[in-house]
Amino acid sequence: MPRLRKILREKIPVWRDELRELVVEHGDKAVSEVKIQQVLGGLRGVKGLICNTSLVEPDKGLIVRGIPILELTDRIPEEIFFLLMTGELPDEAALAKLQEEYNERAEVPAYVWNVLESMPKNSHPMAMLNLAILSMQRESRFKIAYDSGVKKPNYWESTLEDALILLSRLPEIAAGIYRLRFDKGPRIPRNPRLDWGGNFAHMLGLSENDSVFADMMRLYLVLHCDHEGGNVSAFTCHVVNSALSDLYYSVSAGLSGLAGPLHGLANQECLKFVLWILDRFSGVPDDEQIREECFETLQSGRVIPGYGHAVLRVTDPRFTALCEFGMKHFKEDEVLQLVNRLFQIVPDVLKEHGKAKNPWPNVDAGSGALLYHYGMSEFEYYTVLFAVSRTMGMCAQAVISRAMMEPITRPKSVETGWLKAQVSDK
Ligand code: CMX
Repeated sequence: MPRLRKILREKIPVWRDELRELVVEHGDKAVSEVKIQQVLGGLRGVKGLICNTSLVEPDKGLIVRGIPILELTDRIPEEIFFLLMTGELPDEAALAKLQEEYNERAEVPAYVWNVLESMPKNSHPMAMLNLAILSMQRESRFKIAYDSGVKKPNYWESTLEDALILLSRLPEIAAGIYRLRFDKGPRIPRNPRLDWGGNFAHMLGLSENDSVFADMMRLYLVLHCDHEGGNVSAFTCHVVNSALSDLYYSVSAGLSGLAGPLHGLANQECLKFVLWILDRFSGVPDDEQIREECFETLQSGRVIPGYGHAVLRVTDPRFTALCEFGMKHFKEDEVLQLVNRLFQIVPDVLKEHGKAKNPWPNVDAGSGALLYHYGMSEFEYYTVLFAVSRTMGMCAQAVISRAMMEPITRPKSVETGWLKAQVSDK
């Protein structure tokens, strides 16, 4: 039996017991107080969800199964998926087995390409990705298992099978979308000898034979893998999957959330902002000019993309990792230089502006500069790269949720009148 399933079979009963014990012994204890400003403020800070794949500490950033993300930057995405799922990094044999499992499932059915090729030319690449994923729903192993009467304690097994199929096909689908949507020529076939991230880099057809580009892609895919359970994409996926809609429906729903400009789409907005400044000043402007541009953006009611975060209150370590990579390999790059200048200036501008609770850069402030350096100038595609990576987190969270036999998600909503009654003197 593959090590991934063996570990899960051993650990799932232990994790279940842990949760059962908590409910039985402490089920009626309060863990979070909810203020009216939170009810009206996107539930910010309300602790009402469980997610064990990763945690975002406001002062530390992403921690994957107890390991800070900056300690995982030399790992490859398959290792990260294994870690997200099990809480352990795979040894060499377990990694090889997972890669073999991916390879066995990686063939993209022809009908997916037919669907993509029939879409209007100006479709957003995220809409294309979602439609490709939804078109494969008919293959869901979970749905087949559910319809044949498989019991709740075993739902996770077919959900894991769906996750492996989806993840194994995703790089080829995403690379195919890039080549089709942006007229890059025929699709490049998958190379079964390459790893997941290396294959993705290869199939995109940019910087062929450039091992640094493949390393950048692996790093990108590792850094974006998961960001606990309450962000829009993870939470949406979680809610949809809790209705026992299979992973094709749930991941596609989550990715629709990722496609919003306040979430994953910010990476395309961010590079646009950087290039717009470069264009306006015919190069990197001086600090005072950058400050003025930033203030003008804020005064016109727009956000400075790539800055701020709902949870983080420090520079996102993922931004740090991407910038360090860029500085190591192409520090003379103009876009990267401006990204670094913005990092010196924007936080003070946002502090002075006084609205954003977190003036520091998030992951999106840096990622576009690296992609652009390698000739990927199609900003609209950037969120697809984010999506390929984040699917690991959404899949891992869903498998664990099904393994924990979590019920359908259904928080209580209230009317304004109820809120007013809570604060009235009578
Ligand atoms: N530029 C300008 N204003 C900003 C800002 C920024 N970068 N970040 C926050 N603010 C503003 C908010 O718009 C809000 O203003 P209003 O009160 O007028 O609505 C105010 O500051 C308070 O917001 P907050 O509590 O600090 O931030 P939120 O938790 O509400 O929102 C986020 C978080 C990321 C949506 C926000 O910081 C933002 O819009 N940033 C720019 C877009 C971006 O980079 N998104 C990517 C996030 C990473 C990801 O999830 O993918």
